[in-house]
Amino acid sequence: MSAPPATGPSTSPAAPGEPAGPARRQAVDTHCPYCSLQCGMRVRPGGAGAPAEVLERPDFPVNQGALCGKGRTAAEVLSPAARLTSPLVRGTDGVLRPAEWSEALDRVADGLLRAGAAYGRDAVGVFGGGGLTNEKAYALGKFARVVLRTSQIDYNGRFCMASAAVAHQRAFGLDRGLPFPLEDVARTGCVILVGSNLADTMPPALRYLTELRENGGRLIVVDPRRTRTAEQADLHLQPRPGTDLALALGLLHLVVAEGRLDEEFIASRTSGWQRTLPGVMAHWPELVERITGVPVPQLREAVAMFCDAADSMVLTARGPEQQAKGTDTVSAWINLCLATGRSGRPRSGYGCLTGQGNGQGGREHGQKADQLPGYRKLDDPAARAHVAAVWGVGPDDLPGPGRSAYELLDALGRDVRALLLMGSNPVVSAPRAAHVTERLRALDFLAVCDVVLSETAALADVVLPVTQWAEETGTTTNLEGRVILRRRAVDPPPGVRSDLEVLAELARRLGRDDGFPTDPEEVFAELRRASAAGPADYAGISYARIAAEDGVFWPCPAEDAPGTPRLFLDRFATPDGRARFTPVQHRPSAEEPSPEYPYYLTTGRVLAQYQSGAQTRRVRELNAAEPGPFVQLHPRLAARLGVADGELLAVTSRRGRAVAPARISAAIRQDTVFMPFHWPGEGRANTLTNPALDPASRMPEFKVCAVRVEAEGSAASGEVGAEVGAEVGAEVGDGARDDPS
Ligand SMILES: Nc1nc2c(c(=O)[nH]1)N[C@H]1C(S)=C(S)[C@@H](COP(=O)(O)OP(=O)(O)OC[C@H]3O[C@@H](n4cnc5c(=O)[nH]c(N)nc54)[C@H](O)[C@@H]3O)O[C@H]1N2
Ligand SMILES: Nc1nc2c(c(=O)[nH]1)N[C@H]1C(S)=C(S)[C@@H](COP(=O)(O)OP(=O)(O)OC[C@H]3O[C@@H](n4cnc5c(=O)[nH]c(N)nc54)[C@H](O)[C@@H]3O)O[C@H]1N2
Ligand code: SF4
Ligand SMILES: [Mo]
Repeated sequence: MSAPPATGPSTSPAAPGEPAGPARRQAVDTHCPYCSLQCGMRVRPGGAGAPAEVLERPDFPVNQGALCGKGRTAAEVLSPAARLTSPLVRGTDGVLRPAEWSEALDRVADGLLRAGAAYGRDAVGVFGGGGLTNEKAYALGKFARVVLRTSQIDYNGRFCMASAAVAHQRAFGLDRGLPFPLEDVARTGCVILVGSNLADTMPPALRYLTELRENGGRLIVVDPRRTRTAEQADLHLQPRPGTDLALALGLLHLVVAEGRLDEEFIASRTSGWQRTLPGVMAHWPELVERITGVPVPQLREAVAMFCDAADSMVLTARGPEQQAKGTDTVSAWINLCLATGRSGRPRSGYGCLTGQGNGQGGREHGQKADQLPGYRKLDDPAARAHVAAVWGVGPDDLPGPGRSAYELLDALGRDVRALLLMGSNPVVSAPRAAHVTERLRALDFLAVCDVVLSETAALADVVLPVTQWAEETGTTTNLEGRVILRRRAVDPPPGVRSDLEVLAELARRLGRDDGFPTDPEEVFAELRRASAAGPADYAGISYARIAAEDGVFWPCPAEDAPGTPRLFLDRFATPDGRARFTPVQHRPSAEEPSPEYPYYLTTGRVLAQYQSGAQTRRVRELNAAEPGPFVQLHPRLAARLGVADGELLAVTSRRGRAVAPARISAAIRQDTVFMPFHWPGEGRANTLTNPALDPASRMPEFKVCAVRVEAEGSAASGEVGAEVGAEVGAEVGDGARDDPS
């Protein structure tokens, strides 16, 4: 690939066969706004009122031109008709009305200032998002710590990869989703894919699994549903939701029993095995079958496939991670890799498939409650001193660690009285969403920066309309740890400003005239310095290098140093260089089925919608494909309930009640129902979910709770979407936040 200029709209020629006349501005190489695959694409401005177009970009190695329907249609959300183009402020009549930017920004500054003055700095909260670019995530964290001086900042990534992040740190001393590029997946011998429905959640990545199998490799998928991904597998294990920890322990038990340990690797490159072994031996196959529902012969088959291959990998996604024991669950899968020597060498290892566009970078640069840029720890004196020096403040001026995402949302209107929210839609996506909505309403002041009037923005006192992906330049870090450059390809409509401009303007109003540049490359230059010598070291990465090298893998400590596509080949990032086993034990989910709530509810995604749907529900083609919520259930369960396909079902948990049409399918276990979480309203899955938190990662248990399922009409009366009862299994005490050790 040729090296385009470092900044500004760089262009590439028109697609073959396309006229590149002067009337048409040229297409620009950039990346998709949505998931962590960050597919390369080209965007061509429409000109003369015509919409912008998304074109293929075959030269970007990760997706090689392939795009899913969401990426292909992403330009639709750029159109002024789909989005906000004026700030909105809530009038004394309670109605949001258009306002000038100066008035809106004054109102936000005033709202944040007042709460701080009346109740103290920690009464002002900030909630960010893993879809924000590195530059925005960095600036938001700095704004919270330097301007607001609050400890109360966290972000939606806590709902996403937090458990894998802690498990990574525990075992390897470093957290990067995949420690190897995706291309290695095609070249290993066996992949166990745990709770990932990649065929729907990152479709172009499916080709790596297809290639794996074409190369003679085997694929094992672990999912309570026979998804399109599971259909590709040589072996599909279909456990009860919330039992992956027992499953991993059971497989490792068989590894030990069958003499398949890699004793040499354990001795030379790991620590903690002897402490871990008793927990493994306590999970014998028959017990594991009883807990998981996976028959012993399938366990044996999985172990044979995994160990017979010369190289193998375990990849996890949200299935095993979004559990109140997600961290221990991931540790159990890592233990399996370590005990079999499948780590710290090429074509083998454990990886987590991150989720949001900047799910990786978004958790490295300081919008997480316990963190400073470069994946530094906020409670580490050396880290504080380094970052404070870059920010031009004293180390003691930096606040300490704050609350995790759900705990922060739960504290709204109580300890936290004003909130600035950027890049998330928790009314739809947070667990126990009716309660979270109530907490948002209880705030003295809420400001939301968004592209569209999301369900959360609709509750705000001030809404600030911002520019989006193809209208601005910035970096994201994809699931491989590859830092890539999204380039500005089109002009934003009049009336919107970038998140960086918003932060700069607010900082100025709150007494800080400098330190908040609005040019992304300038912000990135500062981020490089702030991250230098930290675990996620970006010091050597520049926009020019990213363009020239198809992205640069961190850590990259100097401009003349190569990036690091493959981690841990010589040593792990722990003090002694050894990977650490973690002793873990299976435990039940926070809520197990009971006579009153006899079924498991699990939740997740569909191909055509993205997250809270704020963006994709505004795209015609995607809505036609997936117009609304549904409840997937097994034909036998449907028969027992007397419902036909498409008839309304009421699903009730201890948090509330949701109603959506039945989608009957033999692909799901008989004891489990599945709901996608993309919609607000009466079919909102998160009305039902349990905010029980993992003690180490503070990740909520999105993937398991207990529900009652009835044909709507026969169901007990109750206000749809409202909280029922006060009984909530949340564990929201002062537990350890993110500390792995
Ligand atoms: N189309 C689409 N793609 C997306 C997104 C989107 O919203 N829509 N979001 C992006 C983001 S942020 C993320 S985090 C990723 C998520 O990507 P995935 O993790 O692939 O998505 P999910 O559908 O949440 O969960 C995956 C699977 O976990 C299974 N599962 C449920 N409970 C359990 C369990 O207890 N154990 C196991 N082993 N599996 C279980 C579900 O049946 C589901 O098929 O997708 C990214 N890509
Ligand atoms: N039941 C259930 N709930 C879940 C999950 C699950 O599996 N089951 N998964 C969880 C996971 S993994 C995730 S990641 C969360 C995601 O859930 P959310 O945090 O709600 O994510 P999005 O819907 O992507 O929200 C992003 C918002 O930011 C806006 N936006 C986009 N780009 C920008 C930008 O550059 N600047 C600003 N200011 N705004 C922008 C979008 O329009 C949108 O309103 O949901 C979690 N919730
Ligand atoms: S797979 Fe993800 S990054 Fe690629 S086009 Fe689809 S949504 Fe965009
Ligand atoms: Mo996510």
